[in-house]
Amino acid sequence: MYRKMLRIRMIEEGIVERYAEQEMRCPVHLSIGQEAAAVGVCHNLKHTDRVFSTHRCHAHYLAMDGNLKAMLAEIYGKAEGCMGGRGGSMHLADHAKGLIASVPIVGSSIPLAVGTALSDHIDGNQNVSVAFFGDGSVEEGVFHESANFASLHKLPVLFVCENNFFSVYTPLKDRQPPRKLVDLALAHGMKFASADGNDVSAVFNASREAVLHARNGNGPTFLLFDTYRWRAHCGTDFDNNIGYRDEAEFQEWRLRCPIDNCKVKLQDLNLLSAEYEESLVLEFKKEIDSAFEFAKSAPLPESSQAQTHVYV
Ligand SMILES: Cc1ncc(C[n+]2csc(CCOP(=O)(O)OP(=O)(O)O)c2C)c(N)n1
Repeated sequence: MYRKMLRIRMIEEGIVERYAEQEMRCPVHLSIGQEAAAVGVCHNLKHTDRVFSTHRCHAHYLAMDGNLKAMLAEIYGKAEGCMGGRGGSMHLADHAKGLIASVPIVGSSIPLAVGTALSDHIDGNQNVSVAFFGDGSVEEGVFHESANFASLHKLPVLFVCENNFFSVYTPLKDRQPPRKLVDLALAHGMKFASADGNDVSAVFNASREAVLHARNGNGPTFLLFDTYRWRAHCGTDFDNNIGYRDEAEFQEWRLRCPIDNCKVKLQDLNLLSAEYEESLVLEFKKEIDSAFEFAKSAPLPESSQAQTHVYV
C-alpha cells in the first residue's frame, strides 16, 4: 500500500510539474493528500469488483491498477486515452481492472454503484460495488434514495465518503448542521464505520470488514474517512491565499501526510530501508517519465470520429 500511495503521489506531482505547458487541455482535480483513502479501500478489492469514482478520480483509477499510459493519454486528449481522448481527467475508466466509470456530476457515482450491486445481487455472484464520493455528495437527494434502496435490499455496495471538509470553497460546517456524517447511514439503517482517512492501515481494516460483509450477502456499509486535499479544488495551485480555509489548519493536515506517516511506521518496523525507498522513487520516476512521453507523442483522435458516442 505504501508503494501504491507513493506512486499515485508521484504521478500527480508529475501532472503538477507539466500542467503549465498547456498541453493537458482539461481541468484536473488532484487527490494529493487523500491517497490513503483510495489505496486503503481498493487494496481489498478484486478486478472483478466494480468501482465508481468522481471528478477526483486519478487515485481511485491508479489504486485499482488502471493503466497509467492510458490515463495520461486521456488527460492529454489523445486517441490512446482510456476514453479515446474524449473524456479527460474526470472520466477515467479501466474496465479490465474494475474501475467502471468516473463521473463528475456530484453524487453520480452513488446510484451507478447501487445499480451494479443490484445486478450482482440478482446474478448471485460475490462481486462488490464501491461508490467513492466527497462530503458534497451526501447533500444530493440521490445519496439518500440510493442508501435507502441498498439498505432495504441488502445490496453488496460500499458507500465511501472521502470527507475533505470542503465542497469547492464552502466548508462542511457552513453547509450542514453539527452532526456526524455517519448518522446519515444510521438513519438509513445501514452498517457504518469511520476511520482516520490519512492512515492507510485504518482505512484498509475498516473497508476490509465492509467488503467481507458485502461479499457474504449482508448488505451495504457507509464508510467515512476524514482527510484533506492539499491543492486547489481544481487545478494545480495551492489556493489558501483566497481565504476559504485557514493556513494553520492546512499545515496541520500537511503534517498528517498519509505517505510520510506510513513511511515512518514502516521504518520503525524495519520494513522500509533508505535503499529500497530510493529504488522505488527511481523506478516510479522512470515509469512516469516514459508514460508522459507516450501521452505527449500519441496521436490526437481523428476529427472524423468527433460525433462517435455522441447522442444527437
Ligand atoms: C450536481 C452537481 N452540482 C454541482 C457541481 C459542481 N461541483 C463540482 S465538484 C463540486 C464539489 C464537490 O465536493 P465533494 O463532493 O465534497 O468532493 P471534493 O471536490 O471535495 O473531492 C461541485 C459543487 C457538479 N459537478 N455537479
